[in-house]
Amino acid sequence: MTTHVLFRGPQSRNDNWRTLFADALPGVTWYHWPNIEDKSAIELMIVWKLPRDYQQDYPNLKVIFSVGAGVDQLDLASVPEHIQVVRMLDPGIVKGMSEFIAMHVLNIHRDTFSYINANKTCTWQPIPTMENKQRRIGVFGLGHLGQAAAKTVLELGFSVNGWSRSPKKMEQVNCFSGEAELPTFLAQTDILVCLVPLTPDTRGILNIHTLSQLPKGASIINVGRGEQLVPDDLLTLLNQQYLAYAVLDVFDIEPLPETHPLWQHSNVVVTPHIAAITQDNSAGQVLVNNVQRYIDRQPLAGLVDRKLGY
Ligand code: NDP
Ligand code: OXD
Repeated sequence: MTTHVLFRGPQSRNDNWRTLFADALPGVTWYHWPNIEDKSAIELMIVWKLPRDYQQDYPNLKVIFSVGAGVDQLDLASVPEHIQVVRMLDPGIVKGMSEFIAMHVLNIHRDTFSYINANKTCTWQPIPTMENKQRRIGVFGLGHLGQAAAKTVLELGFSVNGWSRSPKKMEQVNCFSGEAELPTFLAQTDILVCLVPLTPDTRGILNIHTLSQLPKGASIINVGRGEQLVPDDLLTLLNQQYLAYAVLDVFDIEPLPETHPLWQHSNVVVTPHIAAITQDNSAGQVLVNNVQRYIDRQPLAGLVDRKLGY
């Protein structure tokens, strides 16, 4: 019996994954949206965003695999409970994210952005440096990506704090959890790295109340989701010189509109949602392994807890 898989995404990725699946799982029939002979045969869907009317069009859909680590773009609340939702646990995403965070922690720590601004006025002004271990990196979300990022900045010699919903233990990381411990975590964080998923609890969580609990002179790196940050609150704290820098990779509206003040702010670095991109080869292998698990009726890796929303 064949398993029918539908992929919705770019042609180049389709060609890559179709070949990978044909070699590894010849029993799978692969379709590239929107070219599908019999929609009722589709059991598995690999997508970033769901096609409109998918519930009526694909009545035998059993699993939705997200091509990204996040699943908020799938509008989980509208996905029926009997359909399993799986996030992407790609080692390529983990590597890309850890690199992006290490790069910007170092940029902030070594004042790269201040020197870029000083270049504009030909200002030769050395800024005193501090030891890495004196700089406290706060990883907001100690999950798959947060734990890897925490290890990477630890290896660079920084002090690391972490915050998560449930309690965690990580060697050399001061772990905090839950709302009650949030103020203590924030008060000890010089560079805040946001890596929580977007859920009703984390929407708007980076606001004037939380950001002003960071020490004066702190910076933020937001790689979670744009909707977690209140941009006006960030701009207020940057303009008051309470916060130093913000590196923002994700936005409420993407692409960030040209007229948005974040583009113009000299202490903000905007990147176009590229902190960690799904890597075709490693992610393709993750999908092959998971589809094999589905065929073998084994639990899927990266299954989303529908109550928690991530
Ligand atoms: P995980 O699900 O593995 O980890 C999420 C972490 O956030 C967990 O530690 C979890 O706590 C914590 N968390 C969730 N809700 C809360 C809450 N209300 N309060 C405190 N902590 C909370 O996710 P990943 O690490 O794989 O990915 C994180 C996010 O990164 C993605 O959802 C996506 O939005 C973003 N991302 C961005 C990319 C980019 O290019 N910018 C690329 C890839 C991902 P607990 O451990 O207790 O469950
Ligand atoms: C992801 C992303 O979730 O790219 O993987 O943001």
